[in-house]
Amino acid sequence: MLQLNNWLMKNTVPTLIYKNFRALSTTVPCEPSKPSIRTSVPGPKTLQLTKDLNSLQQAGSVQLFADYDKSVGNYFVDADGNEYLDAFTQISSVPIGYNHPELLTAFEDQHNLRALVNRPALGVFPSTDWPHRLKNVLLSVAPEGLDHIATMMCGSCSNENAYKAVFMWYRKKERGGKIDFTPEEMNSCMLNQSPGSPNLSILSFQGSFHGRTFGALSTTRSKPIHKLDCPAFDWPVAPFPRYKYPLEEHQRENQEDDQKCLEQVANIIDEYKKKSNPVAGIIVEPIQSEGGDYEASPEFFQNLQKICKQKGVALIIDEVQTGCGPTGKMWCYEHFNLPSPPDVLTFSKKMLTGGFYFSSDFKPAQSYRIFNTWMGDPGKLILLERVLQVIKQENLLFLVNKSGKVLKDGLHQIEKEFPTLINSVRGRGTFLSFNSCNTEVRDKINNNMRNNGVIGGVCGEIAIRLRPALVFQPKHAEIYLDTLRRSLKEI
Ligand code: PSZ
Repeated sequence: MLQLNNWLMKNTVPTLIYKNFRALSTTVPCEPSKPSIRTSVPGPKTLQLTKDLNSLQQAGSVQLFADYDKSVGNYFVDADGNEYLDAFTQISSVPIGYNHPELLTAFEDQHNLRALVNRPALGVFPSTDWPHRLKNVLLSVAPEGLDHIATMMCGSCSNENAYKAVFMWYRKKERGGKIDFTPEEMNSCMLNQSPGSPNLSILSFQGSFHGRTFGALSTTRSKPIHKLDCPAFDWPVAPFPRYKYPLEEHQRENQEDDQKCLEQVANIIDEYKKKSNPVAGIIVEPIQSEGGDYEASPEFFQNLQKICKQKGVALIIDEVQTGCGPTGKMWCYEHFNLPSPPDVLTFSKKMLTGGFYFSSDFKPAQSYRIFNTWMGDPGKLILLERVLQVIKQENLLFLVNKSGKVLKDGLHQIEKEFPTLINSVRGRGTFLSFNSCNTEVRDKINNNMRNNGVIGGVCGEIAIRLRPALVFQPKHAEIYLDTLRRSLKEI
């Protein structure tokens, strides 16, 4: 720990340590060997900082203040010096752990540093290497068949702009491929009226989370608190499967659940067409995350895509939380064996930049239609390039599957030991979760875990979810499982 701290403080990397690190595939140097909690949680410094912050803004959501100088790899260090194993990683947004040497050195290169300092309005004055960077970095992991890219700032605005691209695509189809607008369209849009501002909708699913900006918020269906007091579009919502576990014992019921939900999707599309508010696109998470970690079968997604194609509706897959490896594949939808790619795929979080992939059909004919000042940040692409290299060089998707198996097997064992407290273990890779018997017990388990040195996440009403970094190893999985067992015994 000391060695790395000195090294972090100097913020320069002695070549020797750096080389040693590269040779230590999938290990993060100088991580603590286990969590260490020295104060009550939250500790006195954290409580004071929370008070300070709360005098400036609503700080009720803050769980801990971090010491990012000391946090390393899978370990998060708080303001009071407590060291936690982090199985939540900033709501699933830390791809390769804290202070990874590859990232700390990214801006030692003067060209990279200048890209960071001279932040461009990317839609107007991109740097000379921007097309090359997009190709080399983002398109190197593009979903097969989606060879266009828009970069954005966050998950919400990625979805928001994806919806716009879908509406523009839909209207172009309605115009028979014509790209010009009528004077009536141009005048009416300035009054927020049809036909310039047409009645079109995006269908989303019960329990889904797609963000908090206005358009995205109309498709978010996870909790009232996100939506209250904000005007919303008249956009439809369809049921999403709610499987029973273990899956092997409930195949018939779960298949029926798929069927019922899909029938509703098809009916809603017809109904909204009849009421002159046609569905232009459907947005879906490959695993519903904030809403409670609800999964659906590959067959569900294959049939959903079939319905989209039959009805002329675009399929948007929201991989903001599932993307960049945590399910054991780069993109979670790759588990579904879709016969053709989705129409649009959105990302953010572990990808460090927001954005969306799309096919040429979804490229607007005119400029400035999908646009904002920053349109992302080249600095984030410099970091992402290194993240993707580390994922490849250290075979981190393999590690995700390996650690994921240790975790899932262990969770299955623990649900047998504590059947009245937890159930319904599920998920892919290390993107795993389980339910508790009720919200109160769920929150107690999560709290006990934190007091015992493991940061985890909750979602929906009764679920606890795991969202570790891609460098989470089997030894970390064992610590997670031991801590869970201990925390359950304390209930
Ligand atoms: O409470 C919140 O606002 C949270 S907690 C976690 C998220 C949001 N996740 C963000 C998210 C997501 O999980 C999916 C599937 N789609 C879109 C978003 C929105 O991304 P951001 O937060 O970057 O705008």
